Amino acid sequence: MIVTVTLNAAIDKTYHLPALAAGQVSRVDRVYAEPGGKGINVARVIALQGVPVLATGFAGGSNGDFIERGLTRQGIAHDFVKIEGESRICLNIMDQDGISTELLEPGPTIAGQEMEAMRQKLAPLAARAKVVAFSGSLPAGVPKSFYAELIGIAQRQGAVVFLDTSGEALMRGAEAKPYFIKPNEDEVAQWLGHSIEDENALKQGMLRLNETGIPCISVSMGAQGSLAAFHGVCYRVHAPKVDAVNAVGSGDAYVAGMAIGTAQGLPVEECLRLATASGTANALTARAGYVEPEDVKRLLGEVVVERIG
Ligand code: TA6
Repeated sequence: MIVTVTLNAAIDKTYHLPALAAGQVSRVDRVYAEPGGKGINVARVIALQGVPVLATGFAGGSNGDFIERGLTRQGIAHDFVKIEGESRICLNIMDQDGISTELLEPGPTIAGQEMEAMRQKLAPLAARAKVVAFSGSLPAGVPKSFYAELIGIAQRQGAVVFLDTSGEALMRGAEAKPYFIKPNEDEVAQWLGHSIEDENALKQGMLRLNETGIPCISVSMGAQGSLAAFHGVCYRVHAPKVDAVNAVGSGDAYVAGMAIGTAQGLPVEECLRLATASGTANALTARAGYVEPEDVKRLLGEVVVERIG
C-alpha cells in the first residue's frame, strides 16, 4: 500500500470560461469540484492506475466532509484527522487559450491536539505502507519542522518517504532525509548557497544533495520533462510532446508515478518513465490530479530516459 499525507487538503475547483477579465463579470462555462490538495491528487492518480492507496491528513468543516465523501465516491480509501477548522478551497481559472490562474486559500489553523492526533494516526498507517508521500503546503499553526517529525515517524515504521513541498517546509523537512524530493531550481540554489548558472551546475547541485543522504531528487523542467539524480547518477527525462488541456496537478501525477514504481521495486529508469507518463497524462485531462490509465500506458513508450553521468 501507498499512503499519501495532505496536511492542507482542499476542494480543488476548476472554472473553465472564455476569458477572465479583471473588474468585470465573467460567466463560467464548466465547473469541476474535486477532493484536492497535492497529496490527495497523488492518491487519486495512484488509485486510477489500480494500485492500493490510502489518503490521510487534516480535514474539517463542510469542505472536509465534501473531500471525504468525494474520496469515498472515487473508491479511494481515506482516514483523516477531523479538525475544528474548515478545509480550504483552491480555485483554478482556465480561459479558452489554456491560460490558468490559481487562487489558493491558506487553509485552517491546526491546534496542538490535532497535530498530536496526526502523529498517532500516522505510525500504524506507515507500518502497513511501502511508500508514504507527504505533499503540499503546511496550514497555519503547524511548525515548519512538522514534516521532519512525521517523516521520522514513517521511517521508523520502515516506510520509504517522499516529500513534495516547497520553501522552508521543504528545507526543514529535508533534514529528516526523505528518500525522494522534488525541489525547484531556486530551492537547489538556496541549499547550495549560490546561484545556478546552467544545467551542469544544477546537475552538480543535485548530486551534492544526494551526498547529504537524499537518494532520489527530481527537478521539473515543465513540459520538457525533468532532471533527476539517483544515488550519484544523473538522468535527463524527456516528456512526450502533447497539447496540454490543464497542467494543474501534473507535478502531483509525477509523484504518483514515482511512488507506484518505487513501491513495486522498479529500477529508477522505469520509475522516472512512469512518473513522466503520469504527469503528461494529467495535462491531457480538464480535471486537476486526474489521468486516464490508457493515456499513461500509451505515453510510457514515448518517454525517453537518458543517463547523463
Ligand atoms: O499541484 C496543484 C495543486 O495540487 C492544486 O490542486 C491545489 O490544491 C494546490 O496544488 C495546493 O498546493 P499547496 O502547495 O498549497 O498545498
